[in-house]
Amino acid sequence: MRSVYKNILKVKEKNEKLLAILLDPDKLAGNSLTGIVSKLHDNPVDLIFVGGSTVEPGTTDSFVNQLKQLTHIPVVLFPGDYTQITDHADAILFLSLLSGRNPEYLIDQQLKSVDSLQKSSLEIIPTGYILIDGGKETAVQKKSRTLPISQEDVKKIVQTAVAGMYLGKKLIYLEAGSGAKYHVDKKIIAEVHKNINIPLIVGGGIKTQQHLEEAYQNGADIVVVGNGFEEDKNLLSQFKNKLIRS
Ligand code: 1GP
Repeated sequence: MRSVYKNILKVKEKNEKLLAILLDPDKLAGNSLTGIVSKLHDNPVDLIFVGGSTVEPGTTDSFVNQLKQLTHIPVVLFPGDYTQITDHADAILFLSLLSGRNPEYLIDQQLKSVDSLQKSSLEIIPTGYILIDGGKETAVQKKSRTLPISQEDVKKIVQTAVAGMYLGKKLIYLEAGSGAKYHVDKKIIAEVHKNINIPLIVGGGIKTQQHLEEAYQNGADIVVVGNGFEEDKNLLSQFKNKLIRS
């Protein structure tokens, strides 16, 4: 087993938690990457996710290449489509949008990515991606032309996560969408956590320590923060991670 997923499992076994920061290469264009990375190094960031629903082709490759020269934090691709694949990263969340009914994001994008993945040395981590209504139409929803599952429909969310696990996914990602108005409710996180035995990622609309703590306490193994960090590069210093992550 390669090291990124192995480490996630190790941390989960110890009942500790991981923080992932999502960097969108398009949104960060024009910002100093050195400055961004130094903010990440000042804080207990465990993983850097790189991706976005729409990123100009070629941008991710040079962004990740630069990033890898500045940090030893593992870089994990979280691609909006197959054009965002680059061998400069350490691993890729090989996503299948299980909440949607659009074959393009269930299997077609995955087929399109095979050529580059076969040539790469990326660690491939099969991930069941579940879009949950975050109170506004998010970029994932628009791009994938799929509907999120309502936060009221806890049963369907749990069943989707369990079906993903039965299909062999190694991670389940509960996504309220970048910039969501409402993050994934703690009851949903707790129910999904109770029903799966693979690590759980939660993201979308998480901007405060209370949100972060709530997600961890209810069973998230990895919490992803994107917008919150983009808007306020000092946000992480407000997260007293050491206290809440173990
Ligand atoms: C989006 O889950 C991530 O794919 C992070 O969301 O940008 O709202 O933090 P935010």
